[in-house]
Amino acid sequence: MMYLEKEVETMTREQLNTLQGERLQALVKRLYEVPYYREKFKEKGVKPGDIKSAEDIKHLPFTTKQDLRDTYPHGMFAVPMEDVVRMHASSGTTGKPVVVGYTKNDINTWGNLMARCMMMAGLSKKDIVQNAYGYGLFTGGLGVHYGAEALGATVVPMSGGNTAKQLMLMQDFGTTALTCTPTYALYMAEEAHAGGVDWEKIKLKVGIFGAEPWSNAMRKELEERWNITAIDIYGLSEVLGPGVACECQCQNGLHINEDHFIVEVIDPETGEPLPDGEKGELVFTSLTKEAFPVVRYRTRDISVLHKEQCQCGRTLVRMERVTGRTDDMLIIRGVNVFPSQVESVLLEFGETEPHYLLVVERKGTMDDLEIWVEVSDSMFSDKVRGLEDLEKRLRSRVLSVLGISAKIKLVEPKSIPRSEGKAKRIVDKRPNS
Ligand code: DLL
Repeated sequence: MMYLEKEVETMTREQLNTLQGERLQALVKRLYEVPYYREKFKEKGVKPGDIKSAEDIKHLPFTTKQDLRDTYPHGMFAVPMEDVVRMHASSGTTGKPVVVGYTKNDINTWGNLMARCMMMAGLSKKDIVQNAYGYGLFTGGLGVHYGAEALGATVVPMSGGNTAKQLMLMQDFGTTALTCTPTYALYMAEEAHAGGVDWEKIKLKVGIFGAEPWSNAMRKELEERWNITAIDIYGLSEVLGPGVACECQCQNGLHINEDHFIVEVIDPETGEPLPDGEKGELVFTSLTKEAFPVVRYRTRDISVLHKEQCQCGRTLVRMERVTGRTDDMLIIRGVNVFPSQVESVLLEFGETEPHYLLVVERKGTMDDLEIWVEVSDSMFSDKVRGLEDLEKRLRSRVLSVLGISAKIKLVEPKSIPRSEGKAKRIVDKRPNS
């Protein structure tokens, strides 16, 4: 097994606790000098002296997306603007984006953490990384780019889109690693299989996919279609960008880079911390970031933590794959549904394409869920009765697995829009949504 920084990646819990405690104390001391934070800490009645260990984090106030909106664009930056060398932003669904900044040191730390992740995924300086995450304000493109360079790999800065060219260069350059959203990886695979690539020339070994929820079933699908190992990478702009956590080759949860982040899982309703092994909302505190540190940032992402040592030898805590965000969760007649659960059902069912859309409407006082699913060419030209039968069987499968009755609408091949970045899975037509 290869590590970029073996010492930290395999630290004992005690060592890690000590390191986190020291870094947390230094962070709080530093933030107490920033007017925004001093005010917030005072409101909660905490002084730097109250933070003596990593456990004392529970005395600190939470930060929410609303706090970032209220201080748009740089009210929460902790250094003068002249020390900020880069800004990124995440596109909110409505209104102004969330804006984050990085100092020179932050950029180095980020590159280093991304290199660590790529090494976990099995890459080295010998790899040719085709980076199809979008370049720009989105953190995916540049985050992966700097990481690949820090690792010493060869990076092909494709950005998202231009699929024919992606496939051409993938063959000509002998790309060994593909980085993009799982949705785009699926779209590219579809185009590759539709003709246009000489599979002899495809040298891909690993895909590092993230930026949106995807199921384990989708992982298998991508691994088969590309003949690769598909690795899950997680992160968010507010906390860093990609590189907060990544799977190793054991593919058994994502290692969180705990020397730079303290992670907690809380009950999203009450805000109370939950014990390891329980499912809840991920909360991150960045320990080393200079320009835009975050204190107990509520991600709205749902996961579970496991502290046992991984087979790879790493002791860094593992988070289970994020199945969805609290704000992506649909409540259909009282039942909680995440798009990724529907995805698993469809893929395990195996008779449709893995392209789907959840359409929610209010009929009278009831919420109505329709699942649009694409079928293959051959299926679509099949007899109507065959399709009706498929609809019926899928409907009963969804009912038995998810516990909700949904209408299944089989749609023509290629009729659900493909995405080159993050997929849009939900069309919510309910009033006020
Ligand atoms: O998506 C950063 C990133 C880029 C991660 C490239 C991985 C690869 P944002 O645009 O701020 O940042 O979106 C962050 O995306 O809170 C999650 O809801 C979701 N997300 C990110 N990675 C995963 C993943 C980037 N592996 C939001 N699984 C997060 C599930 C993910 N959801």
